[in-house]
Amino acid sequence: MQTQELLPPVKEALALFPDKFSDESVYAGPLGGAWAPGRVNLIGEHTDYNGGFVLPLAVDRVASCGGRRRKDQLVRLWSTHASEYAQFTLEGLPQSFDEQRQQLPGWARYLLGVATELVRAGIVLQGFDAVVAGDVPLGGGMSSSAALEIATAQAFALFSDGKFTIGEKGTTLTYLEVAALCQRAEQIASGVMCGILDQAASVLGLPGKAILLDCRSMEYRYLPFEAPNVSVVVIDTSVRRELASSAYNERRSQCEQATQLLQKAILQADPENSQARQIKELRDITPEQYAQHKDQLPEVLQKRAGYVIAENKRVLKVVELLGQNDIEAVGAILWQGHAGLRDEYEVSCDELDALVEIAQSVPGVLGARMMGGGFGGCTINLVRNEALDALRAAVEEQYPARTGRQAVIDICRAAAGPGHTIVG
Ligand code: GAF
Repeated sequence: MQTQELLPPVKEALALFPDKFSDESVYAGPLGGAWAPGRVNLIGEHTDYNGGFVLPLAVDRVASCGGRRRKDQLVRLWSTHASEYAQFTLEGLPQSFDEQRQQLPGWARYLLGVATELVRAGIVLQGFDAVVAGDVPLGGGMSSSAALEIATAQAFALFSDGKFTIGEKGTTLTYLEVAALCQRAEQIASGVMCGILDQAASVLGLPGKAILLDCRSMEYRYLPFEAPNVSVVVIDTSVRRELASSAYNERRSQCEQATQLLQKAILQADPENSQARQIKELRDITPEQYAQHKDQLPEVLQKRAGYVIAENKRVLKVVELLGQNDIEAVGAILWQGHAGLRDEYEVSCDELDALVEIAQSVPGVLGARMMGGGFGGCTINLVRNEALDALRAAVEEQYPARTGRQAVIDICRAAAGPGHTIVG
């Protein structure tokens, strides 16, 4: 691959490398870059850890590591975002994970998490030095951390001198195995018990395609997503809240409690119901069963389960509508998804609600909703191209007045999954 074809964060990381790491004597290989995309999620929020469906697209924003293989077991990093170095050793992993994690800044913990999980999977790793760069908004609900994790796994493969490969069948790890491994890396690095949505979207990305993923079976299929007159607009609230991690884990455990209580209620009403014995996750509970037995749940669990069960249906409805090319009707479902996240799942916030309400007031915005874990981050908006300027003007005028903040508006396209290259 030619350098001029490389994505800007890959070029940036490669170009900065000689400035940040200058001791030639430690290297055992040429300069190379690895990268992986962030994602948007059209619909299917908080369904992944309930065994449900999601419908993401990988986007044209990536995290990237540009560097060289070392002769030893050190991993030394420079982050362009944090403007700082960090380093860890592969020696002693996975046992040394906890102790090393404590010493690292937040961004470097993801790389250590990936190294730890690769070692746990029996892969022999080689150290490297790398510049870490990226243009996925950090912590903004577009999976900047998953992109970094997948890029890290790619970097370890790139710097392994062919001993460890990632790809389709016949490689050391398949893309989906890497996604699952990076999901565990995210969990141990951040303490957030995330689902598989973000990592799977990053590895499975294809230009012009949305990915329908069954998060239980891990079966997936691609849907064309190329409405030429409609843009996917991501608007960042500029809000990041610490609370997001603990609230995420709390939602996850509420879903587990709701599942158990609903299963118990269904079996009490019908002890012979063999389907009910198989219930493991909210995915297994039908909307009819929910409607019949929800009164057995405390109110908060009713809301959580009601949202997830409805959201799973919304994903399948959007798939049907995309098949009919009815993008207008897809937009209407996005508004419904936001209402559920705000009122039932209770993971929105004033700033996200403000952005969705502003979008709703602009003719030509087909739908919008908060995206990702919640409590800040971005909204996703489906917008007719002729309405883009009006949306921008409305957000620029109303959002600061309502929230005291500036929003960042960006247009994304469905793009390819991870990659790597040697440049010399
Ligand atoms: C975060 C998590 F990492 C995903 O697994 C998913 O649950 C998402 O929130 C909500 O849909 O991005």
